[in-house]
Amino acid sequence: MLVKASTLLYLAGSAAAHCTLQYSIVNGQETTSNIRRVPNNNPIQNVQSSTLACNVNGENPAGSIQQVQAGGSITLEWHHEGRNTQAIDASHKGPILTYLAKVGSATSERNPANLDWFKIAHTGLEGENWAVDTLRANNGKWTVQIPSSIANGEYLIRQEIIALHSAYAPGGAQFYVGCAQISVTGGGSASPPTVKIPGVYDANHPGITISIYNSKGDPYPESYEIPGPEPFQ
Ligand SMILES: [Cu+2]
Repeated sequence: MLVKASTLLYLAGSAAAHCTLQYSIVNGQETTSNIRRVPNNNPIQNVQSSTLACNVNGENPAGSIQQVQAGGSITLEWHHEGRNTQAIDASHKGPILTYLAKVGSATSERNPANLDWFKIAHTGLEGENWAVDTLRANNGKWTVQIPSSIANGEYLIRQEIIALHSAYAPGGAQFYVGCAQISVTGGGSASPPTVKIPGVYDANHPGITISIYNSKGDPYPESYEIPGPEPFQ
């Protein structure tokens, strides 16, 4: 049987390269008990799958809720396995995006694919630096600001790393998704425009189906268009 060398490399390298959301940190207080648990560190590749919302088993609530001040920040931390492992393999270059969805009760919400999500942050390619390069340099930590004007109450926060190393054909981009349960205090009355997840992405979007390698073989295209809406802040 003929198997392409690139396929073999991919199979050999993939399991060690992947990651899951593992810690949620606010004002130096870290927890794992507000994070919806996933069974493994495999990516999602079908942008229409209900698992794109909060990953496999994402409909199962976690036990706790972490409090965050509106206008304050939260750090989510990603690793291949534990803290002594890398964030994600260096080959897995791409953007990092963060969304929120308001829920009645974060510890009982069981249908994340039906929620109304709004994006609060995204970072793609800046010069020759992908968001994933920064995530790796920060030992898996990615910090975002909670908008100061959103309403008080409970939310799911959804962070997403899109690895683009195999994204040259539709279905090749790898979505690493994690959801955590938070409660926002000190907010306002804004109601940001929302999207559905799945639904927000088209597999053919130029930020999802893209060959990131330029003519010199470097993984830094001239420009990169991050998929989904503009962040609300
Ligand atoms: Cu991978």
